[in-house]
Amino acid sequence: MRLIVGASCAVVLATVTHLGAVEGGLACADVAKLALPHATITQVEAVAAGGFTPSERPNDYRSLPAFCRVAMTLAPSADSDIKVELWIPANWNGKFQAVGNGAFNGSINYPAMASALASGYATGSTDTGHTGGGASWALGHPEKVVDFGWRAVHEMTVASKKVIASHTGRAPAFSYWNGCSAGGRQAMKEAQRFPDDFNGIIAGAPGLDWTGRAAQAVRIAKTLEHNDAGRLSTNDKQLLHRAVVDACDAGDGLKDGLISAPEHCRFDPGVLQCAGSARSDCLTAAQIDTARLIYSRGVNRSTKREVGGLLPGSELGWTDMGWTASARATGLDQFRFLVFNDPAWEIQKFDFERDLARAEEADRDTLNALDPNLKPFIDRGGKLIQFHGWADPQISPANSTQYYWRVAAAVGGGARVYGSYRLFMAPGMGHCGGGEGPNTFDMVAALEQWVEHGKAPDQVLASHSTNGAVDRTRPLCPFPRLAIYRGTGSIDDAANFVCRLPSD
Ligand SMILES: [Ca+2]
Repeated sequence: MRLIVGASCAVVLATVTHLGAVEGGLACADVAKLALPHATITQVEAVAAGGFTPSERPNDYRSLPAFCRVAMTLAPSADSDIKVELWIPANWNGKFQAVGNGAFNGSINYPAMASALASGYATGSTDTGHTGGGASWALGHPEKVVDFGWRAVHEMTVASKKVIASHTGRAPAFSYWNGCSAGGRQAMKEAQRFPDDFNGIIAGAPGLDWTGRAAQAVRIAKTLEHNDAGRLSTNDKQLLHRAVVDACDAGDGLKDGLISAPEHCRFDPGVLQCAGSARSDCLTAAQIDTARLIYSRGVNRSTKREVGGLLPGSELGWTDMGWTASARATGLDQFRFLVFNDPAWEIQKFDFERDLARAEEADRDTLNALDPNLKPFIDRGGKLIQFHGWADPQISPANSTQYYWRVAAAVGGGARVYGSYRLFMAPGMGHCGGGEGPNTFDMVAALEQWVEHGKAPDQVLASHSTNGAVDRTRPLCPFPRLAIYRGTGSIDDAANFVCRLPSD
């Protein structure tokens, strides 16, 4: 199957007859007649090149090629209402790329779909079974929680493959998942629960410890909610960040302004404590307590599993309430609507020791994606690329490293993992992008080389730009390897780095 992809793409290109119709498949309009299990096709439209103009940001889509647009509503349970869109380009590359969502956000991800479509993929996205942000929809709707947790994505994938095959006359040669944040959590759910769905999966900054993250964010917000003295101003965060970088930059072997091994950074914010009254070049005792709390880890006393804190280097992404506003809002809604079923529940009621465990118990592995057994996915030949910014202020990067080690232990060691699952930690990168470190890279291309040509990503080139101009390139390395400077040449040029274990 892998050997024929080049040839099969050529066949597809040659057999496109006219807009939305392909020899051997149904014309786009006729897709409406398809019968699919617990799915209703609600709209089918042959869109001309440049013809997709949604009411929101229509100009973003004017460069899209011609495609067959299919809207479906899926109802795998009596309470399900999962909206899906599937776009199949007339000039199809023979592959399917499904794209993920963010936070609790219930909306079809048009921007990510547009990116995939423009590159030739058939692409699908779901609203995860509800509309809008927040989690109030979950109250009294356990089946919708299951849809959000994992079912919407799986059902979308199964239905999309059938529609693609009907319209084009053949199944996708390769199917990929591409998601970050909540989309990374969805990625992990797919790898864990549905090893047959995708040949390759990209899991960016996965919120796989969904309840642990919620608890950490709420824990810090509780401390800061009525504690103005403990909050950190922008100046305070910059002061702290500079001190952290000064303390830990060189510890990874190269003084380059980036902390590439922040898990080994031993920094105590107490070194910044004002000797006398508060000044702009020091922190108060209350502020130091805040910083220590944000860095702190927690342990679920039921499972004994550690939940990550934010890592040294992430300070510029912190907010007045600790982690990001999205982390706090998602955490609050998690406890209101998915743990305590009480819309009036307030952050001040939160008890970390008790409620961290309670949240995980209430979830029953529905939103959490913590199962380390990737053996079925690996045995089937699946490839998983995970990435995470070390300076992520929204989802702890420790979620990713801890999960990596847990998978290695579960499936029989690092060597076995390395052939199928690689984690790329990005120094100085924020949540799914941004930050001071190299933060732009093409994981789809890396994954395709691995899946389709057997070329494993021994490194992935990343770049950082300022005002549109690239000012640093650097390889991202498969964890726990680091990009090690060869000792000569510019430290801003990836060519002067090699991926290896620091101990080698
Ligand atoms: Ca460094």
